[in-house]
Amino acid sequence: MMQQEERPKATRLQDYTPPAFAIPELKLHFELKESETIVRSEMKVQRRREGPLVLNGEKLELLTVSLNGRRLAPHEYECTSTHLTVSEVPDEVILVIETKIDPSKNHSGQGLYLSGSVFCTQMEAEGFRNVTYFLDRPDVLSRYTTTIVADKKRYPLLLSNGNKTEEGDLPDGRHFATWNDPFPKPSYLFALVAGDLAKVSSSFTTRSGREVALEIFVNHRNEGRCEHAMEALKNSMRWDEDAFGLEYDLDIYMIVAVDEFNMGAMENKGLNIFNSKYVLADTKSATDLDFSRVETVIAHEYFHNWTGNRVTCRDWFQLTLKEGLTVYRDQEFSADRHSRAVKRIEDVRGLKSSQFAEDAGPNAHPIQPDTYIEIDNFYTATVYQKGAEVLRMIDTMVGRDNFRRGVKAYLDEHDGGAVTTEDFIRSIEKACGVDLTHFRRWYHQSGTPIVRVSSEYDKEHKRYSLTLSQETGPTRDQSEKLPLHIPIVTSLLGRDGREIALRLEGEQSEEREKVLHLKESKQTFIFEDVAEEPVPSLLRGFSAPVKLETALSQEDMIFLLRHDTDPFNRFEAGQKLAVDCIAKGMETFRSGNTFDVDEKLFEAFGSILADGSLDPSFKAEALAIPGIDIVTAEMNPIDYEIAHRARESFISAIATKHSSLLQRSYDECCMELKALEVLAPRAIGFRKLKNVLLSMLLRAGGQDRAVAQYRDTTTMTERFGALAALCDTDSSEKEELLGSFFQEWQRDSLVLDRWFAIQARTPSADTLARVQKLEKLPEFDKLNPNKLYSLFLMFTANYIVFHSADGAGYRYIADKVIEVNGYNPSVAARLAKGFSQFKRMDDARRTSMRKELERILSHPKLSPNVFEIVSNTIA
Ligand code: HT7
Ligand code: ZN
Repeated sequence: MMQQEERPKATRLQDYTPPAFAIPELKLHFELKESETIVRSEMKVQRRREGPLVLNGEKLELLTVSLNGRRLAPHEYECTSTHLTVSEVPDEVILVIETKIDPSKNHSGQGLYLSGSVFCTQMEAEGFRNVTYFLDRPDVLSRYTTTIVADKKRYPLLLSNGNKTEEGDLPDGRHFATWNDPFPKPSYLFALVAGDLAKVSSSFTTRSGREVALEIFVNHRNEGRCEHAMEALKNSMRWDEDAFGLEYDLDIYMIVAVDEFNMGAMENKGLNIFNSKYVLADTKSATDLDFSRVETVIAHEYFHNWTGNRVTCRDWFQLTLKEGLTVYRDQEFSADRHSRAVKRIEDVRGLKSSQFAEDAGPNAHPIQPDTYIEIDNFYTATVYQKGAEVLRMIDTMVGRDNFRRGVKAYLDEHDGGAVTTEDFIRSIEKACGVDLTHFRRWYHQSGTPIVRVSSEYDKEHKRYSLTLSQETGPTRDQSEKLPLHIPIVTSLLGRDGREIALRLEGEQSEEREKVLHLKESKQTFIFEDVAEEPVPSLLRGFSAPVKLETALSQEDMIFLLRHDTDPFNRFEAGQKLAVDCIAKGMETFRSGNTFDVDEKLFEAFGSILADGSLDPSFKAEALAIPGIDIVTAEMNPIDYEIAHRARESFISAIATKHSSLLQRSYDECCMELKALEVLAPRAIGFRKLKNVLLSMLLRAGGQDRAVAQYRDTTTMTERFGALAALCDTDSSEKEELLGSFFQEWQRDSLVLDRWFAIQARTPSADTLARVQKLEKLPEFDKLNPNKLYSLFLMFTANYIVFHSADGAGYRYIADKVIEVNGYNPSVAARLAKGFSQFKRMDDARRTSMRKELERILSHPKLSPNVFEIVSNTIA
């Protein structure tokens, strides 16, 4: 294992100091060659404080350093593997540095690299230091002028940020282009692309009448798959003007899709670089979910132009300032465009399965962490999703319009700045007239609070009291927790299902829905003039990222499932009923008994199934049975096998009981779909419902139906839905269909990713052997992060096989972590997070996991990325 002194050093928020130098102007010159690229950087450097000039730079070959035209001798600077230090620097100087890099050997997805035959960049968070020596930190903002020189045949397209100011031919078949970005920006927003790509063009007229050219660049065969992305971009531009009064600021907005990309996309100023899976979509090859994700990611990156680019982060501890806010904005965009209720259900489902799990595991951290080893590891569900929830709570407390005005005021106040979450909160306090003193704790405290509820009805005085208490358990990073300010949106429902007028003791106003501000460890809220004992509908719309524990009876939960006027809570009641029933099933299995589903629960699910007035998309959500992660969220130690058995029995029981209703509903979906346009919102809803129904029907022997759905459909949503559902069964046709799907799509890398993924997540005994076979296929390119995620990461989410008792799953993934660590540490660290349930496994599994974690830690060339994740896990 690594010795103490070899451990990578942590960066701490408390050590932040402003930069000693500013670099207001930067001229970059790239002579691009695959294995030998020369970068010339000309910086205007201005002193702000005493001290040497210490520039970041890693994996660079330093060629020359000059100050004001004078080449420095080696003794005039010091160059280490991470820094270049020049001690004697005048207060204002032109510094020129030449470096050499080898993009062909860079498979880290960071810095300048080749995706296929396209040069592209990923600078966030600290990739610029792999290109040249610089103050690679977000609070150093510069005006960039970038000249790119490359072979004209192989790289006809030369792109960078801003506007193209010059281009022309050069000797030896080369050409050049110069780009100028008028907006000062930090190095993480720099981008460069060179390659041979097809261009899809359109334009957008801003509300002030400016014409903006919109250009999407993709591989030549993919021009026909960009329409949806282009529409999404225009819708995002329009929405930001309408919702926040924010207009785009350059004359051109470019998006480049590349196949090799570690994350979803990158918001580089005026030149977004995207993972192609978030750009390309047509109904033949993409599912409805793919369409929706394309729209979300396009919107997200566009919204960063203001929240992130025009106003950026002072340091990386402030990451949620731009990411939480931009996620909040993309969620609002989708909610305004589609069903707000369904969007909320989808977002909360994601939050609970990824962020709640993170907060309960070895990598728990607040949305604003105060220490990290590798910032790449902090692009997390906590910083993004919980960060957005924290803002949503402010929105709930101050009102949506008021909050949107507050965000605009923050942007106006800090335009062109690199700021902190504290600056943001202050702007909101001022603009929205709210005191967030107590609320700030959400930024600094990790863990998911549990809110417990008890109630009492005083019939004589018609008073109903709700006692709410909160507790946040210790997390790996923090043992002591303080009470948070938690807004609990509440209604009280009468037995007729209607919302009762609410009047809190000592207050005059009467509302149907009220925000209860829980700030202490325990508080009682007393409602007056309550004529009958109500059923409380609490945490409506999931108004805070907490776990709610009510003492409601099964009858009350069924009442909420049928009658709650808040769609989120209606959905949530169904989920809780299912989780409780599955938990009971686990108990009965443990005691050797057979598992029965309550008749009332059957009826309740039947009533949702039969309700023709429900939006099909909502119905699909309400009928989808909670996943294993949700079912086991509170289990310690986790027994995935028994949870899986109980969940399967629960679904089979419902499917058998309601088989004719399920079949009828399925046939209705097919009928409805015949009459609808393929991309109409209701058609999307019916396809989602159809797939949920199909996977239930399969439990009651509906294999022919699944095979027919696979064969007869024209949409990928239905075809893939059928294939995925069949994959989870022992169907005799499964292999044949997997084979024919491969034959049809083997040349489409994005479609194949999905094909790999469904096989990796199949809970059957032969899955590990299958995955080992799949990784040997020529179509499985291990340098492509999408492939690594679709096979290996998906396998870690295969709770049954990854956690198999013989430890083979752990051994296999540990091998992969070590292998991928050698060329892409960022992706390797993500794979290593697969071990995060270490502490909650039984003794035998913990022992085999520990062996593998220690094996990873003892690897001689372990990256800081993997070290941080694995050492937290095992600590
Ligand atoms: N802001 C972008 C972050 C990102 C990134 C971070 C680390 C390593 C690779 C990366 N690619 C993109 C993405 C976003 O939130 O918009
Ligand atoms: Zn983002």
